[in-house]
Amino acid sequence: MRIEAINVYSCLLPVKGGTGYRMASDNVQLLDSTLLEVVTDQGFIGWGETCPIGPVYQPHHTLGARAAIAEVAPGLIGQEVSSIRRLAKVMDDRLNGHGYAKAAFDMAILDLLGQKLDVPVSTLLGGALTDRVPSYYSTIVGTPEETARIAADKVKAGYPRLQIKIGGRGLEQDVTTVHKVWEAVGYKARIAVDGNRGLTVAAAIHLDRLCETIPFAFEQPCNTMDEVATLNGRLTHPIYLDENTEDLNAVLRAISLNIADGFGLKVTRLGGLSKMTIVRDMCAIRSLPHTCDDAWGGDVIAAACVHLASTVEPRRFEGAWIAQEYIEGHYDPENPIVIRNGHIEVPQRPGLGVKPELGKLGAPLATY
Ligand code: 0XW
Ligand code: MG
Repeated sequence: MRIEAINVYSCLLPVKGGTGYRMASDNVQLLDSTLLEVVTDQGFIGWGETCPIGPVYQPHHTLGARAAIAEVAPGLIGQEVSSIRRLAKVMDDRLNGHGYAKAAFDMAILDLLGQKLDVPVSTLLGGALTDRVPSYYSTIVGTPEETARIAADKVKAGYPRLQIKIGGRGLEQDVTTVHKVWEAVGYKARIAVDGNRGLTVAAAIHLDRLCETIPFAFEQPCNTMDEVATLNGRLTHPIYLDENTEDLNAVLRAISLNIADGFGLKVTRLGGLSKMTIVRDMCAIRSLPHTCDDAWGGDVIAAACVHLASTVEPRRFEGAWIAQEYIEGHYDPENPIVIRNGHIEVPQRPGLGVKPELGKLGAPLATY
């Protein structure tokens, strides 16, 4: 089976509700996702997606993804799809780095292989351990009262885990938020407190002390891995890295330096599902918990996260975050990826199991 054509689409995914998705590092209102349609000579069509959450969250952005796709795509035309490792080399020979753009191709090729072999993508990733994965609810930076109210509601809705956003404001607000959420929720859900790189080392140490008796994972408190490394041995809470895990080497470095107790992982940031299986297995060696997320995106990215999530040992799995709670509708209304009772069913159809409705995407931005 050979690649005959590649179409690139834009799909606007606005944040619903009007206030935006507010993190310490940025407040985003509208995300412009990039979808890839990979057409083969055998009539199979594979889909991939990459959708950075704005240009500030991590060193990725929409136009960067599209420029990288323009470098890579012409080299894939005419290529046989059976060896994803060889296709990865074809991409690397045309462009150094830019894993978040190559990730969309990796997803689309796995979608194609799954359809051709008549198996879901989870099978190609090593095999599912479950047919339903837990998700988690991520709040935005808000007042302590409002955040606690949302936290309690989401626990009632069935979420087994909450991620509470803090940072980019005074310490008192952050500390009060964590206490109020704990009072509202207690042991009913596991809690992560996500600073999204917004705290100084000093503020992280203060927050840790002032919330000492509350069990939570402290996610990406400071900007760089070096800052986070200085917290080693000085905190009572476990530290999870998210934004700093920019590639496989960053994960390997964090594990070997013993500076991370777990990870918030993004499929596209790490270069795609194939690369994520390596990270999954590195984490398994050290019994490290992690999520399977992406920064934003629609049903294709959501399906990718869920397939991978189903292959992670459940006792170490921290949940699959998808953007559904913050976006309106689905571009695959027939087989959407949905959260029910805080959990997501793993698609059993061949490939990723989702197909964007072309009418929702408009004309291609580019065709190769
Ligand atoms: C909760 N997320 C997975 C969604 C947004 O991209 C932010 C991110 C995080 O954990 O930082
Ligand atoms: Mg995070």
